[in-house]
Amino acid sequence: MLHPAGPAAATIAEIWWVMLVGGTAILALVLALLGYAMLRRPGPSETPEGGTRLWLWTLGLGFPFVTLAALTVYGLVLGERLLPRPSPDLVTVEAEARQWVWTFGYADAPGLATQDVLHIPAGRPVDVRITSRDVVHSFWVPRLAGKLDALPGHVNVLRLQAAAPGFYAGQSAEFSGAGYREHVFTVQAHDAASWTRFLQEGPP
Ligand SMILES: [Cu+2]
Repeated sequence: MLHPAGPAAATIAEIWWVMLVGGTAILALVLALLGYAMLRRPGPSETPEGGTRLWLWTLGLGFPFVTLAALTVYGLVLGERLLPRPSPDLVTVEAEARQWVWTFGYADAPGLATQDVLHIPAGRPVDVRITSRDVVHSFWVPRLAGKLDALPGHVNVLRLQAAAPGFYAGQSAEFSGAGYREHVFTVQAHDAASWTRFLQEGPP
């Protein structure tokens, strides 16, 4: 997940790092304030009301409001990038889960199906139409995109893209019965010539 190999996964990794750095900075600030509060001695003329404006209104309410609002806007803007928008070079594939197999179909080659290896072209956006034949599974290729549930009787669409040809590990990312640990698959991203050959001749 932190070693992204495509634009969707890179967006998710970026959000993860921003959250980690921001969360760590805020934790450090809170711990520093806590330490300061425990170490300092109040002056004789100080009243509890004296710090209301700074501690309650500014740091207690203003700071979390501004921080959470900024994170919400940031998350929404980046989340937009992950949506399956129309694209001229879009490729559509089908992914159907069942205990413990993934079956993949290809809109560009009707009748062609593969098991546990999803073939895609590198450098092109791919919409994966995810569904399940039995229980709820979850489709996840950490280096290429986020995860999305595979639901019986329903199709969820996940946009992913591999920047370069290669093999990418995938797995069913939630408990779906004893044996789900073995519910793994591979994504093979092809260059253009190899992708055309795959569509015509099937897997090598
Ligand atoms: Cu599963």
